[in-house]
Amino acid sequence: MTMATIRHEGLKAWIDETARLGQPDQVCWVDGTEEERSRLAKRAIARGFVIPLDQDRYPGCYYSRSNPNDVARTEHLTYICTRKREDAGPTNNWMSPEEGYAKAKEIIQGSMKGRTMYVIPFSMGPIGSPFSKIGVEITDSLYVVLNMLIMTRAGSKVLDHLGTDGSFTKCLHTRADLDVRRRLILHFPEDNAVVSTGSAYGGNALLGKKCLALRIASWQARQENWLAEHMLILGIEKDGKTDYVTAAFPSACGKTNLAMLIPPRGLKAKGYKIWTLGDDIAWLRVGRDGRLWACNPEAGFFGVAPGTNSKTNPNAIATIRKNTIFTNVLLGDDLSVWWEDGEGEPPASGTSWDGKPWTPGLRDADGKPVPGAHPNSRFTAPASQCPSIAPNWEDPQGVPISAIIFGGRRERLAPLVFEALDWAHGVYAGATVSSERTAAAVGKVGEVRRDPMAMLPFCGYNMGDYFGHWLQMGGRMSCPPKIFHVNWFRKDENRQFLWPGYGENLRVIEWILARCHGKGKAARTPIGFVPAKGALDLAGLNLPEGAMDKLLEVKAEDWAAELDGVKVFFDQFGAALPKELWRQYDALKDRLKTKVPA
Ligand code: OXD
Ligand code: MN
Repeated sequence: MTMATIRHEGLKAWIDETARLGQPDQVCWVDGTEEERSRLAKRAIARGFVIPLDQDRYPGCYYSRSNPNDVARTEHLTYICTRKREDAGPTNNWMSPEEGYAKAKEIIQGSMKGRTMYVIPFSMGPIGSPFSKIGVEITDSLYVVLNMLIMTRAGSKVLDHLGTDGSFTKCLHTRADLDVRRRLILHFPEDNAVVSTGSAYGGNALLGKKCLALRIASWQARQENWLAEHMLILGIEKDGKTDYVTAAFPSACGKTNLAMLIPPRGLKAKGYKIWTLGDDIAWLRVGRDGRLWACNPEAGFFGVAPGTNSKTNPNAIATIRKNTIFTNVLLGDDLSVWWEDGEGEPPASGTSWDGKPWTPGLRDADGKPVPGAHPNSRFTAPASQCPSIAPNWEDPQGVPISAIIFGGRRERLAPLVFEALDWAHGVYAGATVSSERTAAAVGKVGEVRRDPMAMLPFCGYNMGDYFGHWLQMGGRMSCPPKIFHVNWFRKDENRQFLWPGYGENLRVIEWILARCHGKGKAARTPIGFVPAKGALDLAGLNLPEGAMDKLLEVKAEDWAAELDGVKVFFDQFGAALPKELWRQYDALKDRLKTKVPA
């Protein structure tokens, strides 16, 4: 592919303009062929951007180490650039488009000198599906190109689909000098454009993912009456019938593990088969049948490595055996990779994520263990390699959703599961999700923050309007999914996890689906329905005496105290917060005052 063969004038003009600004040595169009992929990988090795792993053990796999100051999303440097500040809302950083473009221009000017500028046409969603959107990423990072080739459907076939005047998201990325002072992740939803500078970290630099598929797409979804959400998609097959659910959890709270769940031994006899459709993002549209249909816009997994092993997620371990890029894990001297709570023994010696010599058991001057892998180290792997990938994961029509599950990471308060009373109450439950912070974004790990629908860092417009959009979407469906809230992370008084999690979570999903089918016994509490005694199948689990009661406990006084935090959170939206959410708030407050019969 060359510039001369490009028939889209708007695209051509943007490429020309960017090349004049960045001043790369050359422009290279990415055509998406296998031949090209291996040529680019060789180039990346030659330039030291990636290191090939032992190709017998890890065929087609590469290692990459990032700048140590560039290992997670930088929310404080991420902006929504709309003409009106209130359109970005109080939970987003805002900059005017003029200022955004001016700042970006200053950083990009000449930043590609001595480099190649790659142009990657890509489709989020199967090419040509009614769900899908096209983007074109310009980048001067080969690492980004290799990752985009896994995470999206990229190359000439996308350009063919774009035609001479199709619309696309302009995604401009330059790593510049990777200096945090020149790091900015700017979104221009009114122009369908993203500009990202100074970072090569996935969430900041693979612009199809968080920038297009969540921030820009959420803006478009509001205008076009659909939803772009931070959700996994999972299929649960039993007796020849498959139900689909989506689940939204904050970053690094186990979406990938849940999406690839293996049924627990205790439920084996029931013959469940679990299908993976997506682990991070779902685009949802109302079907002609009045149900909600979901499609995963991505083509790969950008998963958190630490904690992934053949007990917690055997499907992920099988997925990443080949054609995978490992970033910021431990690199063994034998060209292996390893991470904390990973698979097998660590190598005898290696280099840690930040480029230092590392041996097992290494401790720092204070005697603290020195991790080999960064807690947010990642693998990038093709979804098609996952043993549990659903046969219909690329169905252009998507799959019909029976239940939407929200969740956070809370030591206390939230029970293992509850069902919302109806759609509006479910939106309230989603809007008030709070979670302890993880390593996926820069900030204090463990701090509790509100993360509505797990979208706090990803909603491309005013979240008050976003809640309003969710509420009105309910009215568009004659058969909306039921909404649930889960918390796999509740702890006892000794701060030990009460629930084993991982594959055992199917027991909770089983109850959720039973509820969707009008079965499954439940007890009503002020916050919603929880499983009635004995309604969860706990066969073979051997939970300690009383654990289930603690897991399902709803303490009215704790929930009442939580309302103060909800009020502070809601207040910041002023008039943008839908009145319905205040009605839900008042109704919950009243229910918490009413004694519920045991
Ligand atoms: C991710 C994230 O990388 O949510 O998926 O940060
Ligand atoms: Mn995510």
